[in-house]
Amino acid sequence: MSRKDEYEYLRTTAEEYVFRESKRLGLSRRRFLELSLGGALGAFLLACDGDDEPAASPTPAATGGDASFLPVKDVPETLFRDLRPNFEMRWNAMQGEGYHVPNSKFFVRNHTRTAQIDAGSWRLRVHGTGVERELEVTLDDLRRMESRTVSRYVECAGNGRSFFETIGGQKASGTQWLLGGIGVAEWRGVPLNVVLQEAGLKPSARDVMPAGLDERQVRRPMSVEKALAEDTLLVYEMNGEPLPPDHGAPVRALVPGWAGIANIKWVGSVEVSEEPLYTQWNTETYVFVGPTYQPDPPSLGPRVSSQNIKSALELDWPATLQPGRQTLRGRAWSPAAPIGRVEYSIDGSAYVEARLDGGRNEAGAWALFEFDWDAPAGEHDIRVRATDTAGNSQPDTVPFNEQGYLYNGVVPHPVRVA
Ligand SMILES: Nc1nc2c(c(=O)[nH]1)N[C@H]1C(S)=C(S)[C@@H](COP(=O)(O)O)O[C@H]1N2
Ligand SMILES: [Mo]
Repeated sequence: MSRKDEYEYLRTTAEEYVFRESKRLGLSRRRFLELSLGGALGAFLLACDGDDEPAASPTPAATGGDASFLPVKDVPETLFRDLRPNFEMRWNAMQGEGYHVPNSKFFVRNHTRTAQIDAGSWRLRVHGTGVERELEVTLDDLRRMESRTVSRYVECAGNGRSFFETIGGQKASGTQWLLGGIGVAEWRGVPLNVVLQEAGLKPSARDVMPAGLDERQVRRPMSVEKALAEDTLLVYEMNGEPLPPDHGAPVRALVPGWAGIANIKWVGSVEVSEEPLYTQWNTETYVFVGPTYQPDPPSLGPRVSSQNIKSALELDWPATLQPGRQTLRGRAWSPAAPIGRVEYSIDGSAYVEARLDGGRNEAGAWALFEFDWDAPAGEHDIRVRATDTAGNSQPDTVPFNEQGYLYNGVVPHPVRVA
């Protein structure tokens, strides 16, 4: 395991954090852990302000329909479910689309509201103990640097959260996503690596943290190893267009495979540190809390790391179909490896293998699949289950966690044929 892996990075960082903080406070490691679990060290543990992801997602009632929480782009009912300030992609909107989700259909997940930033006066500041010199670059400077184009998904760690209640029987806090908190786009930008070298990355550097220019200044650290990965980018183009405001204009981070929150939008600065960086986004939120999880100091529970394998049908939820023979399509994705196979089951019958379309299929993006169904009139449910070439598969059930992260169980998709 390397620190390029999110789980390994967070684990080793936690150990070091406990060591350093207990030393700083003149406590034994054990006493520090006792106090932190009792909540007495909360102030020290939260390196930054702000509330957590679930609480930060006001219901439509709480925002009173406040238009300032709406994205800048159009979010028609036909394409999105309104979970403001978040907007979920409707999967039936992907019927007939190619490999990428068009910008007009891409889900929006904002902790507050879309920041509107003037690209002309925008600067990126690279700073911290881990670089030889502070660097300031304009958008034109970035555009002149070596660029790279990759197809990758961004997926919210809460994608699928509503199934904890509707399938598991226990409601998790936070935005009640079905499965539309994901999208694959073609992203173009400068490898973060290139910018870090420009600032004189020190061999002693260990953590890298992009910070957003939105109200909450959302930020979350990553390891230097991940920052140096060839597909970790500072993105300025999405599907061949300038990055749209709702997706982080003028520049966002792309951190493939890691939890959605790592893909910081409206990046204004990147801190490079010789010391581990900690934020509430890896101690209080984006952690697993629930009956099957133990506290994992200094976090309230094991930290959410990489996204996991999932699949979805390109159908509305619930779907209505005409009776008769037809082809149903969907997409499956895994951060770990290409998709190996997808199976489907109708009304609980034995699983049958679906066809992969033979097109693009890479780790960190998705594969398209399809199967034929002679649909009889009535109420049905269809389950799809993906397995990647590393052997990861979707489970039947997922243990509950209070904040509702990473639900990747097989779900019965309700279908009415009439
Ligand atoms: N600055 C900033 N970056 C952010 C967020 C945010 O609220 N502010 N939300 C994060 C979360 S939780 C997710 S899932 C992705 C969503 O990206 P999208 O809105 O482009 O789909 O952006 C991440 N980057
Ligand atoms: Mo997210």
